[in-house]
Amino acid sequence: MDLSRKLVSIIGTGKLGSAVALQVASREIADLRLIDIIKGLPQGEALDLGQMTAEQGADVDIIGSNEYKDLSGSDLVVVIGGLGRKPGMTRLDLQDKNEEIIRGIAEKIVEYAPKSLILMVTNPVDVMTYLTWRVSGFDASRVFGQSGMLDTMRFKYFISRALGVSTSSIQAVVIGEHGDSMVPLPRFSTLNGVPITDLLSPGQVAEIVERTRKTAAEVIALKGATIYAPAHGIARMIESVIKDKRMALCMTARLNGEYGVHDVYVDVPAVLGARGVDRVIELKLNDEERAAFLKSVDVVKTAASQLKSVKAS
Ligand code: LAC
Repeated sequence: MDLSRKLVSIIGTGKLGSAVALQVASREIADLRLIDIIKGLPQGEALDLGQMTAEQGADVDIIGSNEYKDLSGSDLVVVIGGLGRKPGMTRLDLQDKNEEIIRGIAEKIVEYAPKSLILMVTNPVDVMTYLTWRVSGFDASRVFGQSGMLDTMRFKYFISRALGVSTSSIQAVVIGEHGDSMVPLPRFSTLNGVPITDLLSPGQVAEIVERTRKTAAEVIALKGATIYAPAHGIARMIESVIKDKRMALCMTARLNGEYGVHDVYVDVPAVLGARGVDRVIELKLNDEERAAFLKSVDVVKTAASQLKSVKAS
């Protein structure tokens, strides 16, 4: 039995990357390697976080480095590097600039952590996850992205405020692009099993759906970046992998026939464990839901077809 602690590397230790590291360290999920190109930043974050854990009794090793070679031995690599949105930008606006960065990072992961799983965060995350899968040559189950974990968190938050109930009593589902065409699914989002469509008016549901789509841009316009919500979603996905919890959650995974869709990475419900994506869960969508999902898939496929370094089918 392997008693050694698992190793998670985080590439990109700015505000979001360090917030993820804080959650992973505080919850003693795994040892951490913090990798960034900015001299001193990951080393400072590692020291600061390590000293915090001393009081918490969380016994994890945290090392900061500017060298990709320190990815070596990673069980899971979380990719947050690259450019983030500025107010008024869409996630797809980042594609050209982030393609070269992510391609380079993927090549380093193959070189130094060839047995790892890869959790992509950098936007546009569906396309960047597809790019990383193609460049790495890893099995599709080992390359996945954070998208719906975050979108469902937001959907859940707005549902709870509309119903005046605890978020712990709510299940929420969002599929499709992690972007403006995302498809929150009210019919599959429930309060203790009761669909919210039985509890809220169509107008209330429409308002929550639209707010869920736009709230990341809203936060960016107000404070410059989204930090705590994505950090929590990423930490929950890391936990599901490292502890093999096999959580069923919405995430960017490769479709190869599921939902009648092939060769695309997009947000769907899936089971996430120690070997990555165990399986995609197919919801029985009605005609309206399916049309919205396929439209969103087309947005992602069109964006992927514009990648310069790989030829998307
Ligand atoms: C967001 C970024 C992570 O939705 O895409 O906050």
